[in-house]
Formats: sequence, C-alpha cells, structure tokens
Amino acid sequence: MTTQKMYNRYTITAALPYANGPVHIGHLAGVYIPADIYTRYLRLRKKDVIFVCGSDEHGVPITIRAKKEGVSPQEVVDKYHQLNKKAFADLGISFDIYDRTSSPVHHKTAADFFSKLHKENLFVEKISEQYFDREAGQFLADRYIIGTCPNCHFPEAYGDQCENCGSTLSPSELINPRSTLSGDKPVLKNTKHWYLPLDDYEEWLSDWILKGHQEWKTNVYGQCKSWIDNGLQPRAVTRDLDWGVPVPLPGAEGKVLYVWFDAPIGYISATKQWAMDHQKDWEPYWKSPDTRLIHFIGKDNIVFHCIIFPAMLKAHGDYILPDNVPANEFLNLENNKISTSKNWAVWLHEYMESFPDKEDVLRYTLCANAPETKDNDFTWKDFQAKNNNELVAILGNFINRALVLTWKNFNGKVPPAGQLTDDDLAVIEKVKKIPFDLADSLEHFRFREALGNFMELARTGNKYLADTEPWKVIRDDPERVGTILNTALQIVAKLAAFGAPFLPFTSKKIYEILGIKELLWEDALEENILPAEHQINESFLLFEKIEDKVVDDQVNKLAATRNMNLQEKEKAIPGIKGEIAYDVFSQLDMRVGEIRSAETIQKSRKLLKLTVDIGVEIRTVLSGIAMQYSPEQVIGKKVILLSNLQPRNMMGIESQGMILMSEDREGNLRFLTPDGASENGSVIS
Ligand code: B3M
Ligand code: ZN
Repeated sequence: MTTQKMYNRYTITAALPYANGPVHIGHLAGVYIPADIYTRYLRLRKKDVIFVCGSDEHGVPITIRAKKEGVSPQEVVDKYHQLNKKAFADLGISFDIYDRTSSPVHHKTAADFFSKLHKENLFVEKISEQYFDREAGQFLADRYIIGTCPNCHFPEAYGDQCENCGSTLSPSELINPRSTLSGDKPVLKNTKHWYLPLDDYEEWLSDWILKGHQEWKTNVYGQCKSWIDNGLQPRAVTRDLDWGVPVPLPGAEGKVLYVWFDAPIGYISATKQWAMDHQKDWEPYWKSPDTRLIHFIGKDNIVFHCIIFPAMLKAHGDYILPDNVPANEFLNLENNKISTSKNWAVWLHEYMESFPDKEDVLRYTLCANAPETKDNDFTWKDFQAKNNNELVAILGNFINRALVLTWKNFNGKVPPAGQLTDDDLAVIEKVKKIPFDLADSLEHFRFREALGNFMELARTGNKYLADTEPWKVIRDDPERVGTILNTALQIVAKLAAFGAPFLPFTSKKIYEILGIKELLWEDALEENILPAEHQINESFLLFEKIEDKVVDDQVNKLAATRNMNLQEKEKAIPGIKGEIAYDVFSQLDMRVGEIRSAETIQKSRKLLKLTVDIGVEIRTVLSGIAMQYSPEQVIGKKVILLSNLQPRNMMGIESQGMILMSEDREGNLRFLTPDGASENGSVIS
C-alpha cells in the first residue's frame, strides 16, 4: 500500500441516493462504481473494510412527490428503496449494508447527535419569518411556494429557484407567491430554528483542508477553497416539515432535522445496523484514529461532505474525519445533461432488464469514461465500441484463445513451463510490474488509469499470443507451445484477480473455467499460479458482440421517452389488485348521475365543485379534474357516481361521493359514461 499513513481499518461510504426516484448511470459513474472498485480492491488486499450506503428518505422532494401521487412519503421511499437496493445488487455494487434513513436506528442516532450538540450549546437559535399556509396549517418549505419569477416573469417559479431562467430565488422575491398546497397566498410568520455556526469552524476548516488535505482532487479542493474564501455562514439544521427526524426538543413539534443534517449521519447509523446484524463493534469504524474514512460522492455534494459534515463531526468530538473525498464530476448522456425530470437518463433497473447478462459491460464503460476530473459523456455508440473493440477483441479474445488452445492441444491440462526464451522473460517481467502500477492508481482514486493498467495486462497477453503464434508452432514444436500456453494461462489467472474490482462477473467466470478459487492480490503476484497438469474446465465466451440494432433501439427509446416525466413513464398500467369476494363488490352503490352545475374552487388548482343529480337526490361532489376540465365542459355530462362513499371534508366543503374516471399512462382523466339514455339514479351492478 502506497498510502503515507498505515491504516488498520477502512470505512467507505457512498452517497445515499434520494429514495424518490431510480438510480441512473450518472450516479453509477460518479459515485457507486468507483466506490465499489476501491472497496473490492481493499478486500483483495485483506483489509478490514466496510462499505456502507442506503436510501436518503427525507427531504422536501420526497414529500412533494408523495403529495403529487396522493400517497404517503413512506410509500414513496419504500418503493424506491427496494428498487434501488435490488438494482445496485444486480450490478454487483457490493455494499456491506444498504440501509435507510427512515429506520428507527437512524432516527435515534441522528436525534442523539443533535441533542449532544444542543446540550453543549453549539447551535445558534434564531427566530425568523417564514411563509405559512393558513389553509393547510403548516409552514412552507421553499419548494412549496410558487409565484412569478422577478427576473423572467415565469408564472410558476419555485421559492428557491426559477426552472425557467434558472435563477436562484428566495420566497420573498416571488411576485404573487402562492402555496402549492392550498393555492392560498401564504403569510409570513415567526418560527424558531437551530443553526450550525459554520463561521465558528472557518479557521479550523481552512487549516484542516487547505493546509492538511492538499492531496485532495483539484475539483474538490478548489470547491472547498472557494467556500472558505467566501466566508462561511451559519446554516439552519432544522425545518418546519412533518416528514423527517423530529427535532428532539420540547416545543419543537412539527419541526424536523434538515435532511442534509441527518443524511450524512446515516452513514454512522448504517454502520451501527451492520454491526448489529453481524455481531460486530461499530465504534472503531467511526472513532479509531487508525481507520481511514473515505466518502464517495458527486460534485454537488462536496460542500456537505467536506465542510458541513466535518464541522458537525468536529463539533460532536467523538468521531474521526474523512481522510479523502474523491468526488467525481457529472456524466452527460448523448451530449445532453442527464435529467430526471425530463426523463433523459439510462436508469439502472431498466439497463438490467435490457441487458441482463452485461453488468460488466456497463461497469467497464462507465469506469473507462468516468468524469473523474471533468464532466464526460456517455453514448450508446461508445458503449458498443468499448464492448466490441476492447472487451471482446482484446480481453475476451486473449483469454478465449489461451483456453481453447489448451483444450485443443493439451486436453485442458496446464502444460509444463519448459524452456523460456528472452521474449518470454520480457513478457513475464512486464506482467510482474503492471499490478504495482495498478495498485498505485487505485490507491490514488485514479480508476480510469487503473482500468487502463488492467487492460495493459490483457493487451500484453493478446500480443504475446499474436507474436508467438502457438497455433502455427504446434506442428513442429509442441513443447514450445506448452511453454507459451503455460505463460499465457498464468496471465489469464492474473486477469481474473486484478480484474475483479472492475469486472466481478467476468472474474468469477474465469475462475470457474480455470477451476481455482478467488485469488487475493498478493497470491496473484506469484509468477506461477496454475501448476503444470492442473485441469481446467470447459471454456466459454466471456463477451459477445453488441450489434448496431441493439444500440439504435436504445437511442430511439431515449428519444421516444424524452420529456415523458418519470411518473407518467412509470404509470405503466398498474397490475390488477388483489381478489375480492362478490359481497365486497355488492356493497358499492354506484348510480348514473348528471352534472347539473360546476365551479372552480378559489383555493385549489385541482378541484371542481359539482352538483350531481342521481335521481333520488342532488349530491355535492369535489372532483380532482380541474387541471383537465373547465366547468363549462362538464355541465350536463352523464357520469357514474359512487354514492355510498363516506363523505370527506376538503377545503371546508363536504364531498358526498366520487365520480368514476379512467386514468391512462399519461395521466389523462376520462369520464365513465353510461351507454344510451340511462336515467339518473339507475343502479350500476
Ligand atoms: N441524497 C444525494 C443527492 O444529492 C444525497 C446524498 C446524501 S449522502 C449523505 O443526490
Ligand atoms: Zn425566471
């Protein structure tokens, strides 16, 4: 290990994905593949290492999504926690635990962390004016306030940002601010919050980072320097929200920890959970000075992991600090920024569905193109080229030739080494050196370079067979061929070992064919790994060519689904619900009705207030169709009313029943209308 200080233990964290959407290739290239490569490498070096991650389940975006979908935040995070956990596992991202911040262990860990800092008076308490929605009875996070942008006059700018002109806003700048909850004009109201006085840690941070960590990547160091040079301000660590870790103080009902305060503590909670699950002690991984803590993140998380979380850890006093935070830049897709809202992304779970046996092709491509020092681009054409011209034509070709020739000429037994020529010795010398370059690249988080070192080993083997042409020599000098293949097979074994961090699925297949167990790093440095006479197993192709059509289909799919937002895309007709007995259905009272009057409701953008004539009586019904239908469009319409639904009070109006609508995958609502001149009050059965 070439790291200056010797460490006895490693804690590797990977940024916790928000559980309000799927993971895409940008996340993988930026965070999860480098983190997994580094962790797998440490395991091969027999290091005591844990690799923690999990779902980041709090924050306003999750509550907004829940409201939009008419479900609870817990239902949103449950869905994406499972989806992402499975997708990561399918791609071989080898977390020791994939935890979640809605867990009780996390809530307690985060609350205790806050309480310790509060008890030691390390927070600044401040009363400030925030926007409050009287109708909804709650304070509004910036994202819950919309209004006209003061810069471009876009009518639906958010309280923190205008999506139209991109300007960063504060709610007080919005013209005619409205609540997205009730449509009401919010009022300013006093509220108390607790602030971490980052300015008090400015000098220490400057010392710790700008003097103490000049080895950090330029993009990371540079961002930290500009934050510190611009002066650090106190940062609110609590919010008026009902979803998150409750603030553990009397009188703080309705307030939660700011998501960026609780989320990084999620790394600690995940370690605790892992230790409980495996009867281990979690504390050395977060408190021993001989533990190396490394955070893998994307560049938009640098300030939270290099400035705010270290200040929190420093304030707390019990914890070690990160030794490195090798953040990557962003990956673009077909020369456009990856955009969740525009559905311009390659989603990991969809990739796994389309390419079930090509995990390593994606791992390889995203490592080779990783945005390590600048934003980079993923194209499907390049994905195909990497597979066909490198994995198939170099790595796969070399290994396949060595194995097939061994079967063809020696019945699958490793031939004796025999007399080595100077050329053989030169290749063996080169093969001996490559793993040390590879280790150095990995130790310094230069994963693209490391992959290049690995491929240099494959190229060396490929060239060795091309130069020695054993398939020609076999006629006259089988012994020579034995020597060549013995040398080649040792390289195959090394490719399995040194390739394992990058291509774990391929590595496993090679070990299977060679008939040996997984090699540790030091074992693979040996010159003679496969002894003469060792019997290898049937070989098979490790990679197959990717045809143009496969790639064209992916490019066309991207274009076709662009701008179809994720909800719609995901609104694939849902599966059939669970079976019910007839008598459950017979309890529903559904009638033919006719809309007699319709009006909008001043406080809501979504509801129309209708009166519906169902023959035996006139009902008042609130229906969520205002985004698609005007009152004029619906008056006189024949509809089906579920008339024995419990009345619900919304916006101070009692809604007496529900009008049945169909909803397609684009979210278009359509009335269910009875055929012919069904009279009002007719019973549906
Ligand atoms: N949930 C990921 C993001 O900013 C954020 C990371 C938390 S790591 C503690 O997309
Ligand atoms: Zn604007």
